Amino acid sequence: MAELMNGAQIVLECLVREKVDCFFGYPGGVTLPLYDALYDHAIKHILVRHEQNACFAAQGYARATGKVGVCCATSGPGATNLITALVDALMDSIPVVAITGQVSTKMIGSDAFQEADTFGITRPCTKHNYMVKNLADLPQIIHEAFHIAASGRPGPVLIDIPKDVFQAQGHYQPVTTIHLPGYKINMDGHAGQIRRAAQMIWEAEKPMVYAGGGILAAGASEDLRELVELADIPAVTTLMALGALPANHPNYISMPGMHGSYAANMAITDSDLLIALGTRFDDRVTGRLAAFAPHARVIHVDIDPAEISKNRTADIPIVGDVKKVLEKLNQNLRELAPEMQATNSAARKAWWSQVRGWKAEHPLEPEFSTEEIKPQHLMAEIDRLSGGEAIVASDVGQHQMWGAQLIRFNHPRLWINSGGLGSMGFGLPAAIGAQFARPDKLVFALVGDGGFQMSIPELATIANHALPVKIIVMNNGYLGMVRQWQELFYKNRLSSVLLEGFPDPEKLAGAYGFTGKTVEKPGELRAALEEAVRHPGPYLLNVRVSPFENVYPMVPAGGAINEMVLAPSQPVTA
Ligand SMILES: Cc1ncc(C[n+]2csc(CCOP(=O)(O)OP(=O)(O)O)c2C)c(N)n1
Repeated sequence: MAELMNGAQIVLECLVREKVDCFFGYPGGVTLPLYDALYDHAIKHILVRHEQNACFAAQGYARATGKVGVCCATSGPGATNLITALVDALMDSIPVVAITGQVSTKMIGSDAFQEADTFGITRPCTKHNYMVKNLADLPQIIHEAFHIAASGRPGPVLIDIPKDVFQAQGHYQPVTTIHLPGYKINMDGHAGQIRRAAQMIWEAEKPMVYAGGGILAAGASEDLRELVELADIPAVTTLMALGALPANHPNYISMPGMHGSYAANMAITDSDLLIALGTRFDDRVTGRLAAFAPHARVIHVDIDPAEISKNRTADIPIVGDVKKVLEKLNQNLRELAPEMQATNSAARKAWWSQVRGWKAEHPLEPEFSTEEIKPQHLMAEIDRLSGGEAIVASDVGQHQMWGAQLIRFNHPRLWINSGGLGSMGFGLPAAIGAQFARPDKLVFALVGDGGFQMSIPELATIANHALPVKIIVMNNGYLGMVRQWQELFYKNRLSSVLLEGFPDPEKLAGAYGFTGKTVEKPGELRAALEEAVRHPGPYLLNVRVSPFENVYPMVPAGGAINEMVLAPSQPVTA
């Protein structure tokens, strides 16, 4: 007979069986039984300083590894504090399991202390959610939650557990099968469609690969590389997929979209075949949809049928796991190569010289000044120190866009950022999660002075665990991205974007017991960054950069992606 346990112990047993080695959370009244069970349990619980950051850290863990990240919060305010980060995980398809406490079953609906309808509130914020009413259901639900979070199109799953379920006594019953009648995942993709896609690829004169975060989720980077090499196709990767192809791969162009490169946007616009892989035609990539790749036929591969033809009609829709589909597509391309490879060799050659021409015409290059540190200079130095190998967890704003443009990644899961929701306050806690997941890695938290101030409480978490995260604040003294839009589209009427009163970094980090410094001279930047990286523990480096720099290229909202503003001197129309 299995050992008698309470619900809280059963939760932990389930986590152990799901191979969870650490999770992030914040306790409260109804989760007391869980935290009591944790008291002498081997599983590591990381006490953060705000529930939102528990979920962001869980995301950082998940994004750095591909494993499910786990977070925990108490009922009421604890649970509602998770909301932003849950939606963030949903938008970026990140596997997270969130466990929340709930008031006891007999109190539900009575407006009990710290009662909130977590199940109702989180329904649209999660891939799936549960409320556990009986102890006997607990193991089944938890294992199902992990399965749902990680399978198909990944996403956050929330389990709301009332206090009396945590306290009830029972046994852990191993769960051997997960049978979810309404949850079918089509992994393989339609063989006939894949064959047609391969033919279309060989027939195309100007093919482009447009790869998104689904490549990372499916672990399909190698297959992507094989595809672009086999058929010698230029490729762009979205903000969510930087590193899906190594940045120095000869077929890699760069990031497309609102702040994408000239070459990426021009090549998409001119292409005659767009091979969209694990990507969702997000408005920040497409700009004005009607003008996006207007001459291209579209092959769209996605595990989520809801994405196919949602924004752009697919000529060849393929619902399936992008890794499995690419394996078959590559096999088909190889089979067809002897008869088709030469079909358009002259046109393909011309296409490549055109794409290379665009790249050479307007490369993404850092700017330097001898007077002030340019933001791009900072990114170039981080790039140099990283050598394509460090994890960079970014916050949201101008620094994120410059980081995405100028820091190069040789592998997937190194660039960690909030893409779909664009949540300020993401970068620092995500770096914490990533550093727990990858203690072997150099981890930068790249943050703006605005987003950093949303995350300051987590300096305590970093200090408590002596996490060697290198916090790099790109400090322009403004809510830079909003200031940029006010300058360009609101006649430079700068309204509530000046961030006065940034705390002294030396004193701030010092208050938490670690090192902080400011650098403002371009000539001192490299040494300052090197010192931060060399330093064995956490480090806060406040980098004062030029306040009024704007991110270019820029596609004004509603514009076509080939209508980029390339430089400050060019007029911008909204
Ligand atoms: C939680 C949240 N609130 C507001 C915004 C809107 N927003 C987008 S970028 C930005 C400015 C960010 O400023 P900062 O952190 O200093 O970074 P910078 O743009 O200067 O690099 C703001 C306010 C947001 N994305 N997230």
